[in-house]
Amino acid sequence: MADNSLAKTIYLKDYQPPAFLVESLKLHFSLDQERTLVTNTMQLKRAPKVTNNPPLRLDGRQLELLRVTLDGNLLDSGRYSVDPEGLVIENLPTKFTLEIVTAVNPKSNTSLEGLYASGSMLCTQCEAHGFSRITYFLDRPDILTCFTTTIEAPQKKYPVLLSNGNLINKGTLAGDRHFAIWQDPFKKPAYLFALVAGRLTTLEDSFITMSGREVTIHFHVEEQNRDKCNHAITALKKAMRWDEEEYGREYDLDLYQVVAVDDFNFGAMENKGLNIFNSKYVLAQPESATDSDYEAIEGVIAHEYLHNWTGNRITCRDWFQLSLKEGLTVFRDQQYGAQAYPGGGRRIREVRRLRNFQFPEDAGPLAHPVQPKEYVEINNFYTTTVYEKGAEIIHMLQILLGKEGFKKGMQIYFDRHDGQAVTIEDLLNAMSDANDYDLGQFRRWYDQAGTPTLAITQSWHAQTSEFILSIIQNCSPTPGQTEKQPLHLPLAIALLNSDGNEQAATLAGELVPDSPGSRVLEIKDKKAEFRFQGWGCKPVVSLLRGFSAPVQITSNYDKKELAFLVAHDRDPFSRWEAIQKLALNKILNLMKDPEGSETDKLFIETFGILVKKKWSAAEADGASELLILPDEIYIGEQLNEIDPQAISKTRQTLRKTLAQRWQQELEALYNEHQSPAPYEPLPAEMAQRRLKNIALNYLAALGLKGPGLDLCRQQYLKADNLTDRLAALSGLLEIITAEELPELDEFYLRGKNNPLLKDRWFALQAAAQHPNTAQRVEELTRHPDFKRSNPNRVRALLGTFAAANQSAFHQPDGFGYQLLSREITTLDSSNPMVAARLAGSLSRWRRFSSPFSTLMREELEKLAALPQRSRDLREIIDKSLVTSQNDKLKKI
Ligand code: 0A1
Ligand code: ZN
Repeated sequence: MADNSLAKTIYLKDYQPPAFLVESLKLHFSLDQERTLVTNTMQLKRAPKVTNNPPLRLDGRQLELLRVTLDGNLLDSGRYSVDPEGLVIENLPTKFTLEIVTAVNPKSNTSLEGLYASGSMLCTQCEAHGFSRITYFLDRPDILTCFTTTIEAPQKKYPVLLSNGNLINKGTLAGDRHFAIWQDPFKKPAYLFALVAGRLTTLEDSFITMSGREVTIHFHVEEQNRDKCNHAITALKKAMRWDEEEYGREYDLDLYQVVAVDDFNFGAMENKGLNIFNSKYVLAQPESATDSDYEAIEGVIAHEYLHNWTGNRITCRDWFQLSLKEGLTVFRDQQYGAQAYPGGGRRIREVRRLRNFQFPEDAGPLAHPVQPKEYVEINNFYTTTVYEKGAEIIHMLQILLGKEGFKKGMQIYFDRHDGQAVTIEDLLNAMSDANDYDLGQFRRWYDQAGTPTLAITQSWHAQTSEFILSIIQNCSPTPGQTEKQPLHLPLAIALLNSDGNEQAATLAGELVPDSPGSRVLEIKDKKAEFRFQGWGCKPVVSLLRGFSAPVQITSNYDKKELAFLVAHDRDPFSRWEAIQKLALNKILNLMKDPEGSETDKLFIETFGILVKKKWSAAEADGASELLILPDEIYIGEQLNEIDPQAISKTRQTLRKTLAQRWQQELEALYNEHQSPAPYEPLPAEMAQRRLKNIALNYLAALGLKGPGLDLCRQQYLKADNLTDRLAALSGLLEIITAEELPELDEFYLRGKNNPLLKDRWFALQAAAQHPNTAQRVEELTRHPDFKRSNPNRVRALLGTFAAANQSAFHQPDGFGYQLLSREITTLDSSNPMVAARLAGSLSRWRRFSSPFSTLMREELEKLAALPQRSRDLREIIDKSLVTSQNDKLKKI
């Protein structure tokens, strides 16, 4: 059932500290698929600063209330009031014990929040407000308490009973039942509570911490997945060591548990000592996980582990502080990833993700500051802005303060706030105090939405041997924010001389020349000018090295300078950016001139040099990114009006042109980087596979007449891993229709007993660059394996279709939009979080050309008119349709 409660807006400015504190909490669960009884015994007290006698309001939703006892006395129903959002009791003493008994039905809970069933298991998801679907409680992150949890259940059905902390007792009970008692010695907010029960097999390992303590590691998975956990376990131990070495952070409990579940709304959850993972981010075998999956598993395992200090030991005061734990933890997992996967491609892929998802979000109707100031449904704010832009803000802090200064700040943050629920302000204060550095202006990054643009004008003055960079920063209006203040940001640059070497970038008036290599220019004002002296001829500037700030850059480069940077820039990001700019320029010119008089060969020739180059294994990762044309979404962002069909067609045409022009060289590249068998997911081998498969992808663009068909067929046959098999299949799908492809049926059979592989079968077809993909997706929504109750399956088919296949989704007759909106309508009544997320794909209708924009809006209007809508969906749809002041302003 959709949660249809009133959509009221919650504001940061209304934050009030809690009037009651919870001194301890005992939970008792009597588990049953359809009727679980929860007894919650809380010791409460009035907060010390509260002088009046306020009512106690406990949060609770969709609960069947059975009994309330105050200090041992049963309360009759006149002593309290219940509404759809909670329970209120007045006239309470300063200190008291409440016992509340409720019942819930996990099996009918399709929202996957609170206590729910996944297959034969029972499990929980409490962030952000799932706990209030389990029992009445002060469900807010600034209420921290010690949890003791007793779980009682039928032994056969639920042999494994888990919760947070340490197992302090277990035993059998009458009637084939058993129990386990878990105690978490650390105070925690309710959103970090977890419970799991089921028939699970346990893999055990251990880790010796830096102080010599032994931590037991348990991975609990279904029996058939026993052999798929090695990679994740190894990754966990690496992350544990890394946090000790990098930040001096040691794990605190004696047990670290991970459970894999098939039905999960997000990637994973950092519950204290008992992480619950979407199985996609734990289970890996060469036959069922791609190289990217291996990398993602390592990333998510690290992310959840690193939360133990940034999120759990130090948590958020309220949900407006979400980026305090998420931005910081994404930054930390990226830092971890940078050393685990040192090829230059990783940072580029982070930037690509940011540009393809976060930049559009920041330029659309759902744009919000990294610290939102208001929300209707907090689940709608687990966004790429809060996570990834939040991580970029921390990255900028590290650049501005220097690595050591940043570490000092983190140390102060850990020392000051361990055990507390704090704010973004507290983190910035720790950084500022540690370095005696004013972050007043920098804080605007958390308050202002929108991606700033730096317009950089380069000028060369031969008479004075000066090279000048004049910079103007700007940020377009976003909903509710028409005026933007200038931001404080680090712009990392280098100046290259005509040999391609970096030379000291000495600023006018500087006595000691800056050492050669990158230097950071601090930008604070709307306008800035930097004058570099002592140059015999005009240098070539390498801008925004390492993507030092989440901004867009425009600059007056000569195309030859960009080609020069592609050849010489040592910084992997700037070099990639240079070829992206050349490619983008070529694509935009082709779009303006579809008849084909655009003959500029510079990009085509530069691409050829890269294809012909002998790349070492160490260079292969960065090289593969250099060969990928700008993503369609990013191309769209550069245009006043997005015509998704024209973009897709032009990009495809250029891909084909490149493949024709460099066919032999691409074949040579393909052959040169064949991966050794047997498969191993090692970074250097992954990079070579990526490079080889990019070559294959170009060759597939040549269609039936090119070598792609044979190469893909051969590769499919001999592949000993999913990466190669999928690359071959997607090439085949571009050349031949799905119906005529025996390989696709063979692949389906491989996934018969593996839901993650079956997801791939759906996703592959939804991603196909083929004219009838939209029809195919529609047919697949009627496939018996298309289970709407499983978010991974929904994301595989509909998420891929709507968010990752522009040409298929944006049909000129609106077929794709209608299909999506029908599915959203159905899903909203079972899983509002998943429905609301899919609806995001329609939100940016204003940016599209006709007829796309009108057709998208029509579907949004249909969704707006639904009689029953979840709070989640309502917020997304209403914001997408609202006529804001911004509409009158020029489209960005
Ligand atoms: N905190 C988790 C992400 C997460 C958020 C919400 C969820 O359910 C509503 C589940 C997971 C993380 O950052 O990994
Ligand atoms: Zn997180």
